[in-house]
Amino acid sequence: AKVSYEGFQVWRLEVSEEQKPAVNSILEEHNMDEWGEGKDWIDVLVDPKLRHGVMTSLAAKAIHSSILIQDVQRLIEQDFARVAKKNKALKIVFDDYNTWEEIEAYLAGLPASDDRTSLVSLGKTVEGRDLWQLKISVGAGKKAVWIDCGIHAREWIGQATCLWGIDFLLNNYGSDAGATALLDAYDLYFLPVNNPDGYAYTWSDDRLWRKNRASYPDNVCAGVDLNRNFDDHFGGAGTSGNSCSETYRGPSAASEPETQHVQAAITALAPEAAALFSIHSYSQLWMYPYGYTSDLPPDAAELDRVSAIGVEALTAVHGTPYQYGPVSTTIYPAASTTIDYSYAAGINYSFTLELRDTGTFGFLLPAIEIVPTAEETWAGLIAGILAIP
Ligand code: VAL
Repeated sequence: AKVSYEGFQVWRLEVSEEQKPAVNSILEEHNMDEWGEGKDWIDVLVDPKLRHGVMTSLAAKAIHSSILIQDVQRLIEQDFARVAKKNKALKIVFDDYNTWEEIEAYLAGLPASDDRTSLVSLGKTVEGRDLWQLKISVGAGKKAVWIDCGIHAREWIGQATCLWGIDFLLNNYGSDAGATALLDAYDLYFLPVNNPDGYAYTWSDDRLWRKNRASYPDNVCAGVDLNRNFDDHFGGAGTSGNSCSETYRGPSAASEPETQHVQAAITALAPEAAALFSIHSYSQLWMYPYGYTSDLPPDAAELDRVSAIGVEALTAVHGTPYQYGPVSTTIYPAASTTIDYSYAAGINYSFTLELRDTGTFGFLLPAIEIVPTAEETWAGLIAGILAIP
């Protein structure tokens, strides 16, 4: 049976920077699932069993909160009910969410039907799925751009935005100015489902699963947060040693096969890679290193310049506001992430985006928002990449 979120709500806590340490310790003490964070707010999933205790603790600290999502289970059921009705038999669609099997079948079929594409497995996951990487290239001798989506399983708009982008570039090269300029200048390396075990698990068992599916005999809970497992400042800020935490870093740096394969591929591509984008949701943010420290990286001014160009092009499409800046001060400190690793590996233009929305639906973004989200994100990505000298 699927995990039920009956009675669960998402709350937005109004928290100043000064109050954050106290609030974070309340959330950690109850092992609560933080959904998002901004300068003066934290979104958190509230278990009905904890509601009273959490309310009391927050009231004692004079923290104001409001309900962002009234009925989490209802949103989850609406999504699954709609998808079940489609009965699409392994047919990929770009305006709705797709299962792992549908995505894998689509990727596997592409190289035979389109000679601009090639597919490799970077290696196997904990449960033996392939980390498929799709390369799009219209000619030899180009620099590379890496785009990965879905390292956090439940952030479904990410995987959907990667897939939409693949379809968009293949169908519009030669007709759309942006798609053409991008592929004339760069080979694109897509990892559309960066955490396949987790993604399959969000469909089969638990829609809100974030981590991979590792299980260690000594651990109480399953899963490692792959975006805290990279071999860069391992064990640093914003990582947890508690296996039941959503930000559990794992037993050691790059302990997870998924991390090992992705690190090896990033390192191998780094000499020819102009940029790397790691796509998440939600909060509408465009960020650059570092996550592990609030110190600025050597390229901060240049990364800020490219971010501004990307965000301006993104917002121009549907008016969606974005903020930009370094990870640690724009969302929260987070060590051992993909982009701190890729930046250290020499990919100077390393970015991570948090796509729509700002909490109205959070991870449960309705399918109707997939196409507009992908349109604006790709306008931003293309403008940002083309701004790289
Ligand atoms: N929000 C992401 C995470 O929690 C990144 C961007 C820090 O892993």
